[in-house]
This record gives sequence, C-alpha cells and structure tokens, in this order.
Amino acid sequence: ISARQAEAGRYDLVVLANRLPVDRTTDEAGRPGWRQSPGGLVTALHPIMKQRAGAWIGWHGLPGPAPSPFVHDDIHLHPIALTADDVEGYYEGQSNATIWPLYHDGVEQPVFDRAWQDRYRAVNLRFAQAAARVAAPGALVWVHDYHLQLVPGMLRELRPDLRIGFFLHIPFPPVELFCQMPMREEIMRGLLGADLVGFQHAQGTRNFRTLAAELLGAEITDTGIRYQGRDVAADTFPISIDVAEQQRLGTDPAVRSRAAQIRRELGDPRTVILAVDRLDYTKGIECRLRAYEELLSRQGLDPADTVLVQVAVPTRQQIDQYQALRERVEREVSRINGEHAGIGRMPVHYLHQSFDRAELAALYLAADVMAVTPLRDGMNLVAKEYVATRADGTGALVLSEFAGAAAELRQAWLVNPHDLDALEQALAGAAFADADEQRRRMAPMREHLRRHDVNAWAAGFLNRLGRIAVGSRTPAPQ
Ligand code: ADQ
Repeated sequence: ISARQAEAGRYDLVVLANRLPVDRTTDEAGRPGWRQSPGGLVTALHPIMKQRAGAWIGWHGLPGPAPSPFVHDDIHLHPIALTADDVEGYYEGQSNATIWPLYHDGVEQPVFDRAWQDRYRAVNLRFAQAAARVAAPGALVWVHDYHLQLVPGMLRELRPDLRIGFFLHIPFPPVELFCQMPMREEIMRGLLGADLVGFQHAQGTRNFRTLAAELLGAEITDTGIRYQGRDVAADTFPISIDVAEQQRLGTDPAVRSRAAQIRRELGDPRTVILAVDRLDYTKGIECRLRAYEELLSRQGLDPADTVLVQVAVPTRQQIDQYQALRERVEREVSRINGEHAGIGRMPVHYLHQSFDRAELAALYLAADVMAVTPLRDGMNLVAKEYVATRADGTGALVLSEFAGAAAELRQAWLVNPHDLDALEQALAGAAFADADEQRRRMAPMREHLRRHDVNAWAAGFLNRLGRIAVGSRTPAPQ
C-alpha cells in the first residue's frame, strides 16, 4: 500500500490487536514472507474485512522498526513498531506479568512496576494515533484485549466521530481484585472511552458495571453505563470457533486415519485422556496431573491401560513465572512416569510443541476424554474445538466451572479444579461413560455450537456497535 493511501483516513472498519494476524516466515531460498497465523479471530473477521476493505493495526512480532503497511490475503495490515524496551515493559511486563495474573483471580502474584506502566501508556497511545490516522470519518473501530485497554479513551479524544468497540478476551475481575491495580481509574476511563464494551461471560459484564459505579461514580442504566454525558453499552459476547472447519477436519479421512495411528502408537490403551493448553499457570496443569496420579495410585484408573497426553504449547518463555511453571510441570511428569511406567508404556506423554490444525484435530479424535480444567479462563476454545471435531457424537469433556465455556457447554462433566476429589470423580466418570451417555451429553453441546460459531460472534458484536447512533451515542433499540 502506498504511504499516501495508508495515511488517507479511508478505512470504514479498523481492527486493533496486540498482534497482526500474520507471522514472519522465510522460504527455502531465505526470502522473508508472511503467513496467516492460525486463529479464530482472523478467520471470523476475514470476510467482513475484505468486504469493507478494513485495516488491521498490530505488532508484527519482532522488536525494532515496523515494516511499511502491506496487504496480505486481502487484509490491509498496518504494523506498529515496538522497541526491545516496549516489548519488555508493555508486553512482557504490564500486559503479561501485571494484568494477566490479576485478571485471572491472582493465581500468580501480579507484579506492579511503574516503568512498565509508562511503556503501556506509550504503546497504547501509539496504537490510538495509528487508528486515528487511518480511520475514515464515522468508521467502526474494534479494539481487542487486555494489552490495549487505554486505547478507546485515547482514541475518543483524538477522534470523537468514531464508533469504538472494545472486546476483552480474558476474564474481567471482581472489584476487590481489580482495585489492587495502581492504574485502576485510568484503565476504567480508557475502557469507558468505547461505545460498546464486550466480555466473554456475564460475570465480567457485571464486574465492569459495578466498578464503573464504585470507582468512577458512573450511573448504571438499563442499557449500560452513563459516564461524563455519554452512554456506554456493556454486554456479554461469548467468543466461538470456526465450527464448520472443525467439523470438516473431524470427518476428513486423513485426519481419521492419523487418529487411529496415534492410538496405536500410544499402545492401544483402554482410555486416552487428552489435555491441550498453552503452558500457562492459569490452565490448571498441576492440579490435573495431581488428580491423574491419585487415580492411578488408588486404582481408579489402571496405569497399564490409561494414557494422559498433555500437549503444552510453548508460550511467554521470557517471563520468570512461566519458566518456573515449566520446571515444576516437567519435574512432576517425570516423577509420575518414574513411579507408574512399565517397559514400553508411559502413563503421561508430555509434548511441549506446537501442532498444525490437522494434527490437533487427530488428537481430539484419538481422545476418549478431553480434560479442560483451567483455574480461570476467559472462554477456552480447546473445549469447543473438541466438541465440534467429534462428528460422530462420542467423546467426553471434563470442563472447569471457571472457564467461560462452562456457561454454554452445560452437559460436560463440570468440575471445580481446586477440589481434588471432585476432579478425580469427574475424570473417572468421563473415562467410564458408555457411548450412550457420551452421545446424550455431546448432542446438545454440538447443537449449541452449530448455532453459535465465530462468525455469529463477530457479526453480533459489529452489528450491535453499528446500531449505536453517532452523536447521541445512545444504543438504538434492538
Ligand atoms: P488462550 O489462553 O490462548 O486464549 P484458548 O482459548 O484455549 O486459550 O485458545 C488456544 C488456541 O490455540 C486454540 O485454538 C487451540 O487449538 C490452539 N492450540 C492449542 N494447542 C496448540 C498446539 N500445540 N499447536 C497449535 N495450536 C494450538 C485466550 C483466552 C481464552 C479465550 C481466547 C479467545 O485466554 O480464554 O478463549 O483467548 O478469546
């Protein structure tokens, strides 16, 4: 895209997220290029971005100068430059060592650091300025996630004509936790700069409304929040997955035969339990390993006939808390295998690797039980992917009550992951369920997902934002 075009303020739809939806690649000749990153958000937004010639503003993933704006697969990409100090302060620090743990119930101690807060402000302003430059008059701007919570307020100052939406992908915490945050009023004012603020779960929406009233004295109305003479709508928009694509993978003969091969390679055990998480302390990996080991020790499950496959995707490896977690998990896996393995069989298969969508789908098909037991999770797409992939309606999902997905996938074996006995009972119950019970539970969940896929989620949010009248900024009646 030419510089003039990019600067011209011509985009009717602008998306902002920490990351651009592409990753850097190099081909065999060493030439650099871009590849669309896997992920539901870009899939969901692709058709509408294309139709409305939208722009996506985000970081390209490497510290240093930003590449010029470019087009990839019909999406106009506007890279934001982050220096090494920005990456450390805004991304690893304030976003992932302060906000991330605080918003996930403080399961790890959040770290508060003034230099990180300054970087966070500076980078948020850079995003807001980029959006202010490229957005057409009256454009829709959709800001994503906890990295960019100051952007709506900053952007409203720069461009009061825009309709600004914000969606938080992670939980929004209760008042008493949020109030630990040194930037608490600033963040609330930032979010209230939006016309529409969306959350994964009704609890987050409630927490936000309570905080607006208690912290900033905003007035709570039927449709949302009245703050400084403007109406801000706040509502729940549970994100979903590309259900049709997941279903296609689940019926693909190559994927099905790979699933059968995985079971053979695992030694054809009676029960395969699968867990797939980023290696993050919110995902409850340690509680799950403890419950699994107790089940093996107490003969709730036969160690000779059961396998747990734990896929742990590498993530945020520069951050201390993540390095410490990795050491603890790997020590625990070795200990369990040391005590319960036999020659040629291992009760835990631990894979610290990334997989492509087809291999992941084959793992979902190979698993009798899917264990999704985070201590706190905004939604958890893995739970939805498992249900959607199992096209024959079999399979058993054990799901934490503290994942956003539990509000929708009510027929799963729902469990409090802190309660070791309950976790063991849920895992054993799922492992011994017959095909009738599996189908009875899976059918309504599969039906729910068919009606609530990621396209419905994106359209729901954008239609609601589009209905908000500019000027009065009062949401129009439904
Ligand atoms: P995450 O915390 O990353 O997302 P999740 O919702 O489970 O968690 O999404 C992970 C995605 O990565 C899934 O689509 C999954 O298929 C993929 N993935 C997992 N293991 C992989 C592997 N080994 N290789 C390749 N891909 C793998 C955050 C919030 C969630 C919220 C989402 C979306 O923490 O609560 O659901 O955003 O809003």
